Amino acid sequence: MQYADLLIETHGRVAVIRLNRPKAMNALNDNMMNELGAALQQFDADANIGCIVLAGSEKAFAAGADIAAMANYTYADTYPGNYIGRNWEHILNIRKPVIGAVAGFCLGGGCELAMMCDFLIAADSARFGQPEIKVGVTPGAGGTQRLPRTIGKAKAMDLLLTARMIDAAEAERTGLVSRVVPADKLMEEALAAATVVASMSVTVAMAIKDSVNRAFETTLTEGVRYERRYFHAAFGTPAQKEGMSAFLAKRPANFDGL
Ligand code: CO8
Repeated sequence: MQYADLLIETHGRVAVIRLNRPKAMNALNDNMMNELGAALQQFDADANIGCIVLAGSEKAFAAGADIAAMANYTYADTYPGNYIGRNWEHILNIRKPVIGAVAGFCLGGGCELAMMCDFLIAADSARFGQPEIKVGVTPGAGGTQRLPRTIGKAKAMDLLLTARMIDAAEAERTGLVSRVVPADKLMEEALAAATVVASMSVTVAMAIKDSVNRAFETTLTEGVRYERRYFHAAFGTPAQKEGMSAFLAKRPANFDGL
């Protein structure tokens, strides 16, 4: 499939989707979000893919929703018209792991999209922020919800109310990103991490992802109960037989296709 606003590559069992509107700092517009949903769904359904990397460019992961496209929207466009929002959350239905690889600006809707990835690897050039207040709107895709759950209320309020950006080191300290790497190594490191994930059982990876996400939606007791069901169910999978017999035989496990 051809995409106007995305670049797509595959490396073995890893798919790489790059946001690609270089003239607008990868500002997220309707077409790009439609394409992103389609590409994610395509790779989620592809048995040859075990992990997806979502990246932008060296300058910007994404500098937010496209301000030029929405500047003249009215309430009728946004609420009943649903012009912005209807195609923003396809990523939340992707069952395979999605790693965000962030360099440069990751702002507003870009930061919200990044927070919908399973974990983030940041270049040391990355800058994160929720500057919507500066353009007279609130965040609309989880900035006021996922950010405080991720970095705590004080930091989240600071970013949301002052519109200040944090650098990659502060993002790592606050738990927004899992690792920071030199900018020129970002894609190499993201691919290496994704290749490790893709070498595991996709069935088990999906179960872990689903179980971790459940932690944000339920009580601890219910979450542990949910996890226990997956743990028990794992004993019905070929991955458990392969993983445990490989360990006992002192050989590497081969989860290909499991
Ligand atoms: N939308 C549209 N165009 C943009 C955006 C954007 N968000 N960000 C940058 N651009 C464009 C600029 O207009 C400029 O275009 P041109 O060359 O044609 O003038 C080009 O990208 C380069 O940008 P700058 O010249 O401004 O580059 P600088 O290096 O000086 O600054 C910044 C880079 C700091 C990233 C600056 O461009 C900036 O502040 N951008 C806007 C950031 C922002 O406010 N983001 C939040 C937008 S609102 C939002 O995201 C709401 C999300 C809600 C989602 C809800 C879904 C349901």
